[in-house]
Amino acid sequence: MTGPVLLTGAAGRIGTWLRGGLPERGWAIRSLDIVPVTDVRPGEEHLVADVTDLAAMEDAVRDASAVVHMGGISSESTWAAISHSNIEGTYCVLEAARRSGVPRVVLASSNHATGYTPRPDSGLLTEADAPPRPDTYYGVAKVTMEALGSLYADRYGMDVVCLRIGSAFAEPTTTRQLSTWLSPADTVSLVDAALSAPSPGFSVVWGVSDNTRNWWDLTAARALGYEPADDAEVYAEALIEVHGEPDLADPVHGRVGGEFTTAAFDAENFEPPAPRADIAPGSGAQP
Ligand code: 15L
Repeated sequence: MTGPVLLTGAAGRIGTWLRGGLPERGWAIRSLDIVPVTDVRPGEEHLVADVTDLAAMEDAVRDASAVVHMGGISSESTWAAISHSNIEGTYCVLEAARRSGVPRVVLASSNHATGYTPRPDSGLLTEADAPPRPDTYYGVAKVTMEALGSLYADRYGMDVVCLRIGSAFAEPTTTRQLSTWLSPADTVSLVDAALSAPSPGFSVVWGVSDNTRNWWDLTAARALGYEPADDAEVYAEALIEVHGEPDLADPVHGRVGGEFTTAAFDAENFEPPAPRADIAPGSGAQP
């Protein structure tokens, strides 16, 4: 197929990098987001739609050669919000692609799909050694994303590449990110590889830069054709001066999901408090 690549989450941080970088690598982009993209590029198609609207997604994927799904909530939130935007949204993207015969979908999974996985004592952690072990509702949605991708690949023969993205930011801002950073340029390279690899079938790969302190095995990503160019180590001296050397016994550095595995991400910090049955609304009683 020769149609454009439908890019969801196009107005977001990663979407904006991809809208800049993928056309330079020969990909025509059809952008989609729930909010308008304000700086539409020459030649870029542009749609405003909700990824959880299956009919709208069917229209959006028509004639596309592939979908890159970056849409959804990008961190922890309430169960209601995550299950709607991130689980229902991923289902709609895959189902719309299937109905329209789009052969390939690239999904923004996350390290948080396996966040409670401990750092190995030695060597690099492969994807096979990091099965689903979510650290948050957000991570549960990424596990579900990978499961839906597996289903659509096995049942319908679609190519589905899940990118377990590390920390995709302009530059690393914490000492954990000296290991987990995925630079903007490497994000473009990784998605380009996921779109270009011949017949990847169902694939789950880590998404990090060529960081000196990386501990996630990039063999599978490189097999797709990914060639990372950046290394967070250039930021190490400045970050360590402020935050100190990483303590590997600290869960932030000793587990894949870092901070997301700590009490700061317990549900009560995200969910509204449940109404108490013993206090009548409007009674003025204090809990
Ligand atoms: C992610 O998946 C999130 O989208 C991002 O906000 C960061 O938390 C990142 O992971 C990370 O682990 O640093």
